[in-house]
Amino acid sequence: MIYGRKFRKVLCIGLTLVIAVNLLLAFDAKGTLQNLILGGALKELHSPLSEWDGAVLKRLSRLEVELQHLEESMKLALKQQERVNNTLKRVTDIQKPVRAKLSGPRKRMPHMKLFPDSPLFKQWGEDLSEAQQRKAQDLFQKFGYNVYLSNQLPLNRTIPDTRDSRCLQKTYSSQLPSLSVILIFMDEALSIIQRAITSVINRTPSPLLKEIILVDDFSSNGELKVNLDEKIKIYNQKYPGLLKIIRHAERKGLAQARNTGWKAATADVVAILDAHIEVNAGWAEPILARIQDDRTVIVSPVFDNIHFDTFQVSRYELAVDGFNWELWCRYDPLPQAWFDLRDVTAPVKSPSIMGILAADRLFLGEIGSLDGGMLVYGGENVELSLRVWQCGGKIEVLPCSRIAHLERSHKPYALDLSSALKRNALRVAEVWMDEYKDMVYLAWNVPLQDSGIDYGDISSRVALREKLKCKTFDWYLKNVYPALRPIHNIVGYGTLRNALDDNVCLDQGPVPGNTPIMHLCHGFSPQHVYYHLTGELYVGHLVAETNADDRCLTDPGDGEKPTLEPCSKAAEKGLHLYWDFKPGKAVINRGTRRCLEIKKDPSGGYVLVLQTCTGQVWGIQHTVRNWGRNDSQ
Ligand SMILES: *[C@@H]1O[C@H](CO)[C@@H](O)[C@H](O)[C@H]1NC(C)=O
Ligand SMILES: [Mn+2]
Repeated sequence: MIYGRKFRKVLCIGLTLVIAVNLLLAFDAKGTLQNLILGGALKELHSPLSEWDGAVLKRLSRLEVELQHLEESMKLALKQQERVNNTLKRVTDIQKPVRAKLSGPRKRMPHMKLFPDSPLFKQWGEDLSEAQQRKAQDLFQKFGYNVYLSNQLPLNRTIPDTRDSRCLQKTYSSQLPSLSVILIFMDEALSIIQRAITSVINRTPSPLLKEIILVDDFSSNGELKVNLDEKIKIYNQKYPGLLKIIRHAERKGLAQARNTGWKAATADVVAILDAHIEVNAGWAEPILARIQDDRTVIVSPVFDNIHFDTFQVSRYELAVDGFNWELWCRYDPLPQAWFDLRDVTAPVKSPSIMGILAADRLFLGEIGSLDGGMLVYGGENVELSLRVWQCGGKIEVLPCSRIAHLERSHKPYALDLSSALKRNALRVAEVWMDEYKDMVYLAWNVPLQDSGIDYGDISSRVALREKLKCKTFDWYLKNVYPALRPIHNIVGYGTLRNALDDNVCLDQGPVPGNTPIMHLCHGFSPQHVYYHLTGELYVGHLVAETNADDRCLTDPGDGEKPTLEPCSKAAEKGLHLYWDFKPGKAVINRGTRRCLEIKKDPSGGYVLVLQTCTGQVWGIQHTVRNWGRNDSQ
């Protein structure tokens, strides 16, 4: 499968942007790239019927999630590419060794490649014996990164200093606040955690580093028990009292693990990090200085990428942290106001944080630390971000503070992350998003009433919001994140099925491409439609943003086939994008009066056509506020 091999799911941690930028470099034509990735993935979505079974469905759910990420990063990458042309050269330089190896003449393999399809051996491991390959592959399967290599690399290895040279000229007060570093982990390799600890000790000024707190969210691998305790003892012999470890007696999830670390911390400032990181030179001073300056700022360092196979570090471009209406985290372009400052070291105002953050310890407590009701993984960063902004704080990315972060090739534990995120997203929506919460339900294609999804007890979080006298989500949208554009007149959404056969659904069709089709129903976002009271019919994943377009079903006026057009362009050009529709009725174009209908094709499937109405009717999965229900027409 082209997908799983090439791309990794990144939730709020890790950066697809530069992966995409690097790919742009590798295949210079943008079109080729999109074809390769999106086209390839979508071809899978439209695989022949015979393949249609449980396994395919399962893969689809993963594919869908990853696709959306990819789409987002692609958009961002293309946008950012114009802005970063000058800095791209540097990325290329860092990448050179890898790319040279790829294109250069291949060495004769001394050993047979036992796992030619494993991502681990794409760029690494040519000289390994068969026994070594087996060992490395086993560890890779278990952890999702190259533990075999990690175990050989020095714990105190040097990594490239990825800061802009202007960061090196900054000076900081000699009276900075003290720092507690909290490292959260669950089933991490021991050498990875040790390297994180070593980097923190070596690259944080020792008078400022008060403690390192490890939080183990109930790991299952044995080496993290006695062996880790041994290592901690050795560190503490050299640096008395520096390391502490707290172990959960059951799995509590990311948000509660962070809270555990925060509660145990005693320094002025807490930095809450993953344990699969290496902090870079000078990472702490900008954080401490900024928080000393303003205790209500929650700061995010900039991530670089530690490759999961080679452990090489490549530099990621600066971006701000955002999210879409499903509350998936993603990277957004830098704001114009920051460019106007003409200072590459200046903090960047950010709508959200990603997986790592630093904050004034007491301030983080005053605003409610993390929501312990967030389960497993996902959503907790957006929750904290809305709370920080709405309740009187701010979020900034600090360009001079950089942390190299290991992006796994796969998650070692079999979790359906999207169902956890969906549940957590509804929780965020219910507590923080007021009348805009519907957008989250729409984006996830969940019914507004009786969703059947248990987002837990929110009463204490609602009480916190009242106690802190927090601002509305409307304020947040207008003042912090205007890129999100709520829509108020969607009255029907979900899958759209013709009464002739409800096994097939309207589907956006292959991408790239703009021809919708009928396809067996799977209910993932390529089959989501959003019908507006004003007549637009969006097809595909809900975007609803100012700088990106949803796609509208359009009657081109001639021929049989409807098309999908970017809605704002279609409206500008006066295309026929408005439809009359009610549940259980025909879908009729307001301009051409042609009907959206289906026709059996010779192979036994259905094709979607525009034709003189023959009386075919359609049903839509969900309706808003009983739209169309009691309509006798
Ligand atoms: C790492 O530690 C070893 C052994 O203590 C030492 O010899 C080496 O110089 C260190 N390397 C770096 C980059 O600090
Ligand atoms: Mn991580």
